[in-house]
Amino acid sequence: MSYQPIKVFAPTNIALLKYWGKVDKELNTATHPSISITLDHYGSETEVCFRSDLEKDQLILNGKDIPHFPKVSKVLNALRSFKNSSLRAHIRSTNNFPTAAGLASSASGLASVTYAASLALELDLSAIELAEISKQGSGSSCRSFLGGFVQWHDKEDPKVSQILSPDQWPLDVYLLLVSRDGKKTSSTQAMIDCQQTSVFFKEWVRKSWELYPLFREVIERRDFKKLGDLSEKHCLLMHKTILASHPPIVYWSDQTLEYLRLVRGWQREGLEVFFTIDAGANVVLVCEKNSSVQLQSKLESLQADFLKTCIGTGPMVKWGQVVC
Ligand code: 2P0
Repeated sequence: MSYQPIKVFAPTNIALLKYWGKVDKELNTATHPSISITLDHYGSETEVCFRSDLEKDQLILNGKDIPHFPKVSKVLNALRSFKNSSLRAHIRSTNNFPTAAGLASSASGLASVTYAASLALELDLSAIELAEISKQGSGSSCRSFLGGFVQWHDKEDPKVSQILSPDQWPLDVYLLLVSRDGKKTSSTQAMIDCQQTSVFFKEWVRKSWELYPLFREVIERRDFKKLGDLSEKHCLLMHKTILASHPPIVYWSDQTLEYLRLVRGWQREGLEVFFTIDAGANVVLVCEKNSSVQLQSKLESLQADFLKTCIGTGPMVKWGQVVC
């Protein structure tokens, strides 16, 4: 038995209420809920083809042959078990934004592999079911299966759900690229180390639970100012918690701090913008559509290296010529 190759696109997502802590390291259940925005056209394009002539799974990421890919293998094995299939997969995946630079490339990567592999195996799984499988490979990837504002809450059913669609609150997003290089420590390892050694970790989890209903409320009310305050607060709390790991984990660079200083100045001038930073040095700015022109011209005058996007609708199948 062999299957048709499939190509899909899955977007990345940027957390505002951030996931950073695991209850179960195998299943990637989270210590607290998280909320993200799905980006419009930045993410991973992935082709998957199951073939009877392969002895092992193969992954080519951004044109490079990857020898070990345990996160991807976990997802492939889970999907194959639905069909009792022993066919191996050939996977070709490309990110259209910097990989492993704290811009959630593992989220779009794992979401795209899970989605493409499920279709290539002719499995009829819902976005919620796919999210649950993908989460085992990379926690944050479960939020990339839906568009708009998305929540991941392991104590709710469904665990992944949309709070608002992109139409209900269209916001623009700027990715300020301080560094296009990959980070030295993976998020997975940093998260585990931080959880085991940071003196602030317990307080981080307690505070995240406390902030969750407030995030829900301000998103439902579309209160930009309050969402900005909460997002910045939660981001800074995460980086403080990470910095207090032993040995310390430092993601920021001088340029990261310089951007934060600039954003504070723009906010004082009345520009409606807020920042968030994931596990890397790059800074993500979110603004209302009516502030976007002004923000973009400020970034252009700084000659900043940035990518502009907006909140998007989620993954899509890209039928077409797929060469395996
Ligand atoms: C997030 N991050 O909510 C947070 C904010 C980074 C900072 O989820 O171990 O690659 O594969 O579950 O999903 C990055 O972690 O970690 C992440 P694993 P993942 O987006």
